[in-house]
Order: sequence, then C-alpha cells, then structure tokens
Amino acid sequence: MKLDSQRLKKDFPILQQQVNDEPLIYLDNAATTQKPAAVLDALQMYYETSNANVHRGVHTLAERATNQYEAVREKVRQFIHANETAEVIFTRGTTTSLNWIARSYGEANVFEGDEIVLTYMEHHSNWIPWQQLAKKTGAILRFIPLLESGELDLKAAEELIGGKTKIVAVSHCSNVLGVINPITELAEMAHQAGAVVVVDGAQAVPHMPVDVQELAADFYTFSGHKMLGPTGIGILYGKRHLLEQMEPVEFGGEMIELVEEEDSTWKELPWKFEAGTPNIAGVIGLGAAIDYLSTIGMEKVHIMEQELIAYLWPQLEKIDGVTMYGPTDPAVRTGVVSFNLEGIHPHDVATAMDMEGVAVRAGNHCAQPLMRRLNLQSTVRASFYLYNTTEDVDKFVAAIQAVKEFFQYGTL
Ligand code: C6P
Repeated sequence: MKLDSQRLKKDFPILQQQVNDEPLIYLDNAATTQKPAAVLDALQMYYETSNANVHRGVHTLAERATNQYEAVREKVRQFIHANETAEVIFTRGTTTSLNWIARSYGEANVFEGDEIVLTYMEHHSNWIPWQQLAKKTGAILRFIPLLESGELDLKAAEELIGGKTKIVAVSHCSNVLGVINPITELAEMAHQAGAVVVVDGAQAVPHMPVDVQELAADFYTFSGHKMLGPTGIGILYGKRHLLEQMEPVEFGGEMIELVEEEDSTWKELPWKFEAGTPNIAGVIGLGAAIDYLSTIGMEKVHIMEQELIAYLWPQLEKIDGVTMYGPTDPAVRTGVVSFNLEGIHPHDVATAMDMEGVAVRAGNHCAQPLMRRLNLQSTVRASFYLYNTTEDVDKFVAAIQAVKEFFQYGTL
C-alpha cells in the first residue's frame, strides 16, 4: 500500500498551524524533522511514570527507566541491523559520534604520513574532526572529487584509496546535493587497502532502509532529531572488534568498573563510552520514533520521497531562472533539493517563501568546501519527508513563482 502522507501529517501537531496566515509547509527536514504525537507522548509518559537515573538504582522507577533505555538500544540494533547491542552507543548526535571516532580510533591508529580520504561533499561535522586529527598527527587529507552530476567519481576514489589510507570518511547521503553515495563499493575499496570506513548517515537513516552489515560499514553515525526523534540524542555504531580497541573519549560516572586512586578500569561495551547521566528521555523518544518509522516501513518512506521528487523535478525545471544541484536520476537521490533563483539571493528567497508559509533553508548548509567547488556562496534548500504531500510540492512551486513576482524577476 502507498504511503498516505496526508494522513501521516495529522500525526504531527506542529504541522497543523498557520504561518504568516498560510498553512505551514515544512520543507526543512534535513535540518531537523517534526515530531509525531507518539514521540511527544512517549516523552511525557516517561517523565510522568518512569523518570529515574539509569543503571544506578535498585528501586522500581530506576529499574523501569533502565529497562526502557536498554530496550531502545535493541530497537536501534534491529533498525540498522547491527550484530549486537554492544555495538550501539548513545551519543548527543552525529557530530559527537564523528568527533569521538576521530579522537579515539583516529588518534590511536593514524600517524604521520598516513592518509585520510574524505569527499568534497562532506558536512563540516565529517570534515573538521578529520582536519584536526590530520593536524595533530601529521596525516594527509585526500578528497574524492565529484562528477558533473554530483555523484562521487569512483574511478578517482579507486586511485586515491591505497596503501597509505587509514580512514575513508564519507556521507551516506549529502545534505546539499541529495545524492546517495555507494557505501558498499567505497567500503570494499577501503577494506582492500586495509583502511576502515566511517559513514555519516545523518541524512540516510531517516529516509531509507539502512543495513550496516550489508554496507560493510566499520562505523556508522546518525542523529535522532532528523528521524522524528528528540534533539540531543544520536548513535555511534561500530564493529565490536574496533570499539573494543578504543579508549573512551569522556570519563566519569557510569562508565567505570573500578576506580582506584591512580588508575581505573572501564565497563564493557557499550557502556564504557557513555559517561555521566545520559539523555534518557531522548533515548525513549528515539525509541518511539523508530517504532513510528518501523510501522510504516523504511522502504515505503524511501519510495514515497523518490516519487515526490519525481513529481517536483520537472516542475522546477520548467521555471525560468531556477538552477538545481545534484543528480537528476531519482534512483540515486533523497528528498533534498538545493537550487538557486537567478538574480535573487538565497536568503531573500527563503524569507519571501516564509511569507507564503513555506519553510526552507538558505545558506551554505555547513558544507563550505562543497560550495566553493560549486562556485557558490549558498543555495536554497527544500528537504522533504514522509508527511510532505504532492499538495505541499504544488504550494512550494507556487511559492517560487510568487517570490519571482515579488522580486520582479527579469524586469530589474
Ligand atoms: N545537517 C542541515 O541543515 P547533528 O547536528 O550532529 O545532528 O548533525 C550534523 C550533520 C552531519 N552530517 C550531515 C550530512 C548533516 O546533514 C548534519 C546536519 C543539518 O543540513 C544542520 S547543519
């Protein structure tokens, strides 16, 4: 059965409002997604019935909170097809997960003259941690170039990834170009070279089925808030044998086994990485988000987004002055559409669209190196999700026309 986005939209209280006297059309889902009532209810229910610290108390509430918290780890494991819950670590989000991998795995395994391979489309969160690691260790950063279509140049990747490569860090989906990258192929290249592959899955996990084993990812990271869950919660997945070698990045309560005056030992995986009181409510909310998405089915979410883009793309192509970025082939793209309107600054476009009730993002999208490669300062970005309908697309297209009229496109 096809996804009924109109019906799903009713599950999201925030989407029932008007903005600037127009029904809200929320198209900034790559920045963060809205939360269904099921997630909001789970948060409230947790605080009303089960709030306690986890892994510490023996009282009923502590046990209830701990059980709920650990049950979500199992849900995440199933959702991404990890081997075991020991490989699922709760963090603050993708950014934290990537920083931890660079700090812990990176500093222990990357040395002077080693190479770290990135792509030119990486978000700053999958760029700066490696840049800092390279500065600290004397390693060299190499970059996989992009083809004209916005896809990665895999021939160039094959040449770049070699004996000196220690890490290949790549986004599964770009937050600007909407392109889906071929992680399995890149992982194969990395593994043949004896390197590990670190995947930034922030824009993938919310939008398509992800199987970390099928992808052969050594590390995989994502954020709860981009998949209907709360902010401040994310996941670091790593293969057990890699996580076991790694030192924790943060130290304190909860992650220790034995503390002596001069030395300490750590808990086993995954808890050795979870120092301090974790974001328990965030974890519970993420669990509710996973339930919501799983009931729908991620394959359906993916297909629905592709259909929406297939409906939008030709309409955008017809508008005089619109330039779109990223691949035209819907098979390799998600619901992220970056574009510019000739002669009108992206921020002006986004502000004028807001007057029509349409929320889009303008800027460099935390991808300055990519913007430089594209010879751009910024773009407008509309990013779609499961509650966006073809009517939303129509209103979005109409809003672009209205913006053009407002700025008297072609007459100045
Ligand atoms: N991109 C966007 O509007 P955090 O902030 O840690 O949850 O996610 C960081 C991040 C990492 N990788 C990719 C590909 C991302 O898109 C993001 C977040 C938002 O595009 C905010 S800049």
